[in-house]
Amino acid sequence: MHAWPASDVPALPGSGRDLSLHDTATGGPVTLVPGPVARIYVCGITPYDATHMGHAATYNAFDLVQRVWLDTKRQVHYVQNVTDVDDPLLERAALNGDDWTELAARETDLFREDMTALRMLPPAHYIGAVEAIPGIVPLVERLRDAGAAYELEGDVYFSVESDPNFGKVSNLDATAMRILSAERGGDPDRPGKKNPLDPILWLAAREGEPSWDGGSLGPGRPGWHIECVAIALDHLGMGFDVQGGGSDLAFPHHEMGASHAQVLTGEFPMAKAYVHAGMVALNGEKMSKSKGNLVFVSKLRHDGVDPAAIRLTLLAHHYRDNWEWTDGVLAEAAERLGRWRAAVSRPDGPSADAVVEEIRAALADDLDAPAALAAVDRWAARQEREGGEDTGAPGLISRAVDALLGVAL
Ligand code: 5CA
Ligand code: ZN
Repeated sequence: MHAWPASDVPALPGSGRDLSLHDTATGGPVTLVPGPVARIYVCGITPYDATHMGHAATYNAFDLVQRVWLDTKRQVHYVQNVTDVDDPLLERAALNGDDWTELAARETDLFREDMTALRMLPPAHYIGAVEAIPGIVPLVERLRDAGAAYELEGDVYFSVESDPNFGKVSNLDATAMRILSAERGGDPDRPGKKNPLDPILWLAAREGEPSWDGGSLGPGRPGWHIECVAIALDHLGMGFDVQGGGSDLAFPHHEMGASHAQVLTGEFPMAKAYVHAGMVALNGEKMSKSKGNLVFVSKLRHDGVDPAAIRLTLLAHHYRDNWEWTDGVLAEAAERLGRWRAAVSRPDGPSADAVVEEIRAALADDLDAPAALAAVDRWAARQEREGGEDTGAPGLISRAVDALLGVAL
C-alpha cells in the first residue's frame, strides 16, 4: 500500500552521532553502527479506530530514530505494517455493521493524514497483512515441515519449544507470559495445545469471516506475529538494526516474531535492538482502543490545535516513560512553541552551533528528547533576555528543530 508524503529534512552542518538505544532483550544500551543503510521495522496500527496519542507517541520515538540516522548521512530503510485483518478489526466492523475492508481503509487513510500532519517520516515500504498473505503461507508451511508447527482442528500453531532462544526478547517468567498471552491476543486456555503459549500461525476459515487460499494449509487467514515476520524478512532480512513498537508488544508479539524468524532462518537475533516505547495513559489507564479512553490526533487537529504543539507534547516526554495525557501538557507545549517561534523570528540571535551539538548528543543518548528541548529552551531564553549578533542562528535553530525533532517553526 502507499504510505504518506515525506516532509523535507533540512541538512545540518557537520554530522550527527551514532545512536545508542535501550534494548529490551539485553536490558541495556546498544550502540548501533549500521552501514550506509540503516534498517528498521516498526509495528504499524490495527486500523479499527483513529490514531490516538499513544500511537502518536510510539511513532514519534521511531521517527526520531530515523532522523538521528539521517543526520549521520545514512539512508534509512524503514518498514511498517498495517494489520488490516485481525480479530479486533473484524469484531469492531461486525459491532457497527461496517464492512471490515472499508473500516480498515478509512482508518488507515486517517492515520496517513495524522502522520503527515505530525511530520512523521514515512516508511519506504508500508505493507498490509492482506497483501502479505502470499508470502506468509510458504513460511507457515516451512515451519510445519520443519516440525515447528502443528495442526489443531484445522488451525496451525507455532510450537514455542522449537526455539532454543524463546524468551530472550522479553525475559519474563512463565506466569507473566501466560497472563500476557491471554491479555494480548493469545489463547493459552485452548485445550489440545502443546504449550499454552503457542501462538496461532494460520487460522482456518470461519463461517462469516474473510479467508484466503492457504495452499496446503487450507483456506484461512494469518496469525498476527507471522505477519510482521514475513514482512520484515521480505523487506529487511535478518539482523536488521531495530525492531520497534510500544512496550505492550514486547510479549507476546516481538518474542513470538523473534522465535518464528529464528526457526525459519537458523539465525539469531532477528534485530540488533528491540526498542519499546512507554505507554501513554488517560485518566490513569493506558490509552487503548478496546477501553475507549482516547484522545485522537485528528480530533485535536479539527479543533484547531497546531500539530507542532501535539508533537512538542510527545517530545516533552522520554519515549521510554509511561506518562499521562492531560490538557496541561498540551498547553505547556503550545506555550513552548510560541516562545520558540518568537525566538527564531528575529533577524539575529545568540550563536546556535553548540545548541545543535547539544540536541545531537541528547538524541544519540537513547533519544533523550526532553534534554533536546531543554537545550532549545535555553537558547530561546537567551535570545529573549539578551539577543545576539549571529544572523545565521535563528535559521540554524529552525532547521535543527525541523531536521532532528520534526517540528516546523
Ligand atoms: N498492529 C499491531 C502491531 S503489528 C498493533 O499493536 N496495533 S495497534 O494499533 O494496537 O498499536 C499500534 C502501535 O501503537 C503499537 O506499537 C502499540 O504498541 C502502540 N500503542 C498502542 N497503545 C499505546 C499507548 N497507549 N501508548 C503508547 N503506545 C501505544
Ligand atoms: Zn507487529
